[in-house]
Amino acid sequence: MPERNELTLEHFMSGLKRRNPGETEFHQAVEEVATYLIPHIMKFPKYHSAQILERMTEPDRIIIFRVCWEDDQGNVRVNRGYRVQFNNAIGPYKGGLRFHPSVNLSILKFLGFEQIFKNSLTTLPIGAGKGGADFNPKGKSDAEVMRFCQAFMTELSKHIGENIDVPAGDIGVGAREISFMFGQYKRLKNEFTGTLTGKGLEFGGSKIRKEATGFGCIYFMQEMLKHQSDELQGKSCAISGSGNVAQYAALKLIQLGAKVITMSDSSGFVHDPDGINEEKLDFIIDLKTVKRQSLAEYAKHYKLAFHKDQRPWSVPCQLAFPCATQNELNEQEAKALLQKGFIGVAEGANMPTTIGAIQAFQNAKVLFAPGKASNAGGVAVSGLEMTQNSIRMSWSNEELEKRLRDIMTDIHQKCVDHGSENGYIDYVKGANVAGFTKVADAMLAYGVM
Ligand code: NDP
Ligand code: 2IT
Repeated sequence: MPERNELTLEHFMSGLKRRNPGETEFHQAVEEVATYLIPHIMKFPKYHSAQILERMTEPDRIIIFRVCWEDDQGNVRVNRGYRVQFNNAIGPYKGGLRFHPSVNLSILKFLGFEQIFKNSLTTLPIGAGKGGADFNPKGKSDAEVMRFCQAFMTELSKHIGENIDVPAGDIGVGAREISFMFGQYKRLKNEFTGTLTGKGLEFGGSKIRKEATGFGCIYFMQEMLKHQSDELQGKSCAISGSGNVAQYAALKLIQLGAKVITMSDSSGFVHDPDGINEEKLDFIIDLKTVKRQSLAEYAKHYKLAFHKDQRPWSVPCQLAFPCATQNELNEQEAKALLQKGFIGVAEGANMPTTIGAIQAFQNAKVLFAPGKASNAGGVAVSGLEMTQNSIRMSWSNEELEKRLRDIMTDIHQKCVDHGSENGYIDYVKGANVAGFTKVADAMLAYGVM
């Protein structure tokens, strides 16, 4: 191999930005990873000479397609569908589908890239992908969502399969959408295989999958606290979001004796100083997943203030769990959180914290868990769903909860092993370095491709 010049973050990022112009979320996700990986790669000439980071930041392939469907009035609607098959070095492409009007290539590439490291951290044999569409499920009837999902799957089905690429849910894609898409896949292919995860329990879904991301995130926080001889019991917690991840993060916090004082959605946040209990959370779950209404209705029902168009980070708390979307916690908000008594953050969402905010938390030496570690429970149970489908078995709640717990504990330990520096654990470094090695070594073993 020829000698290569020293790799610098600046040089690497300027090349990446030139090749991927305007993809700001993708740049951000890569920069966060490259900041830690470049010094690591420079210590191992085998990675550097094989151009491993350049290869890892280039998706294997990107599929973009037209999705045409008819609304209830008979109007023809056109959306854009995507699947970014990022890396299958250690298993079939695996990652969620997002349906949201903001979906674009930059967002899906950042999500697919992060998925490489997250999926590797789970220790399961799953590669990385992400997809979705700029379709907005809000305000659509079930029949419209069904027609959209069927049209979307008609094209996507040509590119996925249980050993090729196994999509799942993400923002705007829950049990209803997965069911429509699985039904259409089964019809088109005339086969019953585990090509999607997050399925209904009647047709190959795994127990605990619905709860897995939120529960896993809280287990991760529990491990971080335990590591510094602390516990969740009695802690005041701010959650953002009120979708799948936020709901089950809230439930686990309540079960473990913590106090959930905020939740939010795209219309604003509620502050419930008495704490959201299980009964109130049931109301929220019904409101968001069945009635599909704004959280303002929760505030109205329980006579609480609703902070329209605001995020919850101004509310004093000890622990914060951003569980809605990317870049929803900025540096100014981090500084507001960092007042007396603040202990730490575990990301339930993907990249919810900006780079400036991460630095603010780390400078203050509070706990900070990046999503690729703390939200890996969802994809981990998806991986277990794939295993159950392939052996045509379904494991019990207890079995799956135990596996989920063990995986989150193991990811925490890997972060400690790779991220400890002068008594502070840099979980971002730990997750990036620990997630990298398995994928990089597999890619090296395959030779140049
Ligand atoms: P849901 O669609 O179930 O919920 C999303 C929540 O975030 C809703 O409360 C939604 O509000 C809010 N939200 C979405 N977009 C925005 C926005 N642009 N601004 C403000 N609020 C917004 O999605 P999930 O709970 O599944 O996903 C949440 C996050 O967790 C995402 O970052 C996702 O990538 C990540 N994640 C999800 C996993 C999973 O298994 N589902 C696994 C790992 C990570 P509203 O209801 O008003 O739209
Ligand atoms: O971001 C994620 O890890 C997910 N949306 C879940 C992916 C999956 O395949 O379960």
